[in-house]
Amino acid sequence: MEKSTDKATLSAIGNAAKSGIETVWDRYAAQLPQCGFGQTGLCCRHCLQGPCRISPFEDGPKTGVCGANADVMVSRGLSRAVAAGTASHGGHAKHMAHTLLKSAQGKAPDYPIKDEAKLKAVAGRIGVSTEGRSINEIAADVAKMALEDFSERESPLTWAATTVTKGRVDTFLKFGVVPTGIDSSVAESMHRTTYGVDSDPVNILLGAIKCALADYSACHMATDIADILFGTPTPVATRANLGVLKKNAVNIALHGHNPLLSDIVTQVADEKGLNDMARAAGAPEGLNIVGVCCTGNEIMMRHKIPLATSSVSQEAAILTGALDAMVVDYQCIMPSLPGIAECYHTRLITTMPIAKIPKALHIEFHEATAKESARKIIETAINAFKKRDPNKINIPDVSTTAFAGFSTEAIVAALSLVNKEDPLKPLIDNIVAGNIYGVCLFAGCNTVKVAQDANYIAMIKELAKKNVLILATGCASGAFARQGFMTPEATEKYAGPGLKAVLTAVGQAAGLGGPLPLVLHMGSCVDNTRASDVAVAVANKLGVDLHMLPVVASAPEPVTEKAVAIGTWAVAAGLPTHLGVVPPVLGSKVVTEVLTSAAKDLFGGYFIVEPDPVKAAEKLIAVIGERRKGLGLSA
Ligand code: BF8
Ligand code: SF4
Repeated sequence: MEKSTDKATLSAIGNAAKSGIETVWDRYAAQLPQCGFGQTGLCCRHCLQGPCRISPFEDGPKTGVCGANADVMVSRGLSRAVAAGTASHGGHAKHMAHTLLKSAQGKAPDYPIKDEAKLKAVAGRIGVSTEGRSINEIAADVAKMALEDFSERESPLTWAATTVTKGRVDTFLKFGVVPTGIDSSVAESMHRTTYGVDSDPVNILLGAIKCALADYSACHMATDIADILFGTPTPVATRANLGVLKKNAVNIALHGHNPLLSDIVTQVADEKGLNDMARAAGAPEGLNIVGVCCTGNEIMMRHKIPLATSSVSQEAAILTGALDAMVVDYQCIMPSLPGIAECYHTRLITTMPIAKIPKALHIEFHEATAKESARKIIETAINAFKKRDPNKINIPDVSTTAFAGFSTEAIVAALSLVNKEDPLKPLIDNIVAGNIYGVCLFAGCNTVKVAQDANYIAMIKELAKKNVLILATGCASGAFARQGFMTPEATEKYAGPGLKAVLTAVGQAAGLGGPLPLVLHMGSCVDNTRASDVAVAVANKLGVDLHMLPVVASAPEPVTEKAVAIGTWAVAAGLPTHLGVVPPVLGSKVVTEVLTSAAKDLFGGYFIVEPDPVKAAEKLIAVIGERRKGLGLSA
C-alpha cells in the first residue's frame, strides 16, 4: 500500500528503511489483518466477565455475557471514545484556565496578558464586567468562570451557552443534551457506559452528544485563553515540510498541543545568549525552532514558526538525522519516538507529569518558572547538537510557502477592508450570489490507513473547482500547508471562477496584490471553534440556524478520539460531517442509522462515511446544493 503522497516523508521513510528502523507504517503492516470484531465495534471489555464478542454471522452469540447486544456494545464504545476526546480537550483547556488565573494573580510572570482586547471581548460575552476594572481583575474573573465550567453546575456551560445560536441552545435543551460540566460530562459518560447502566443505544448516543458539546466548550475555551495569553493570530507567511530543518542550525521541534509550552520555548529561543551558545557549539545559524502537529499550528500562526511535519509522519522529523531535540507536551505523541531518537543523537524531551515516555529525557515544565524550564530544554538541544553524526543527516530539500493565521478576527478584519460598516456582508452576498457555493471545514489527522494526504488533495481539488471556500485546522492544516494549498498560487490554479474572484477581491483589499490562499488556516484542532464562530455569526446575521447553512465539515483521514468528539459536536451543531475512514460502528444497524440518518432529523447534522475522496467531495457538493435550495438560493 502507498504510504504517503509527500516526497519529504517518503524520503525520510527511505532513510529509515536503509537503517533498519521501524516506522508507523511497518507497525501497521505487522498488525494486518486487523481484528474484524474491533473494526465493527463488536467487542467489549467493560467488565471482567469479558472480553465479549458478538458474531456478525448467523450462528454465533448475539449478546455479551451480561446480555449487551451489538447496539449497546457499539454505542457504548463510541460514547467512550467521545469521552476520551473530551477529557483531552478538557485537560488542555483547564491547564490554560489555571494558568490564566495564576497570571492574573501574579503567580505566572512569564504569562502576561498579551491581548487585552480579546480578554475584554471574552469577558463581555460571558458577562464579566470590565468597567473601571484592571486587566488582572478581569482576567481572574474570566479564569474563575472558565474553571467553574468543569464541574457539575445547575446551568448550561458558559462556554457553550454564549457561543452558539439561540436556535442551537433550544435544540440542545429539547433533546436533553446541554452539558452542565466539562469534567462531569466525561464522568457521566464513563458512568453510563460501565457494566449495567445505560442499555438503550439511542439514549447512550444522546449522552455522547452531550459529552461532545462539553468537548466543544473546552475547545472554545482553550482557543479564547490562548489568544488572551499569546495574542489573537493574524495572517503570516511561513514555510512547511521537512525542508525547514537546517543543516547549520540547532533544530528543535515542538510537538503536541498546548501553547503554554511551545509559545514560551519559541519566545526564549529568540534570546541572544542562547543563539550565541548554539553558534559557539558549531551551528552558524543559531537556533531553528520548528513545529509538529497542533502545537506547530499554534506557533505557526502566532510566530511564523515553520511547520516541519504533522500527525502520521511525526517520526520523519527525527529520521532526517538533523533534529537535535523534539520537545513534547501531550496528545498525539507516538510512544515510538524515543526508540527512533535513540538511533540518532536526537533528545526526545517530555515535559508534562501526565505524559512521560520511557527512555525520553523528562524536564518538567512549570508555569511559575516557564522560561527557566524553556532555557534548560534549549540548552539540552544545543548539547545534543554537538553529538550529531554528519553521515546520518539527510534533510529532504522539500518545503513550500504557507500562509497561516486566519483567526475569526483576522477574517472579519480582512472582510472589513471590503465593507467597513458591515464586514460579513461581502461574505454573505457572495454566498447568496453563488460565487462562494458553500464552505467546507477540513479537520482532523493523517492515518496509516490512507496514503498520507491523498484524500485531502483529491477532495480539495474537487471542492475548490466548484467554488467551495476551504477552511482548515489541525493536521488537515498540516496536510494542505506541506502540499502547497495555502498559497495564492493554489487559488489561481484550483479555485473556480467565483471563488477566485472573491479571494482576489479580499486579497487585493488587504494589500496582498493577489488572492488570499486557497485554504484559510484557522489553527489547531481546538481552533475548530474559530470556524464555528464564523458560521454562528453568519447564521445570526441571516436570522437562520446553523443546520440551514451551506456549510459542511470533513475529516478525510481521522485517527484520534479527539477527532471523534469534534466530529460528533460538528454533527450536533448541524453540519453534515464527512469521515474518510469507517469508524468502528458498522456492527450495529441502530447506531449506523442514527449517525448517518436519524441525527439529521434531530440536529440537522449527520455523518457521511465515504472512503473514496472524489465521491466524498461529490456528496458534500450535493449536500451544499440541498442546503442552498433550502435557503432559496441557486443550487
Ligand atoms: O488535535 S489533527 S493527529 S495533532 S488529533 Fe492529533 Fe489529529 Fe493531528 Fe492535534 Ni487533532
Ligand atoms: Fe461482556 Fe457485558 Fe462485561 Fe461487556 S459488560 S465485557 S458485554 S459481560
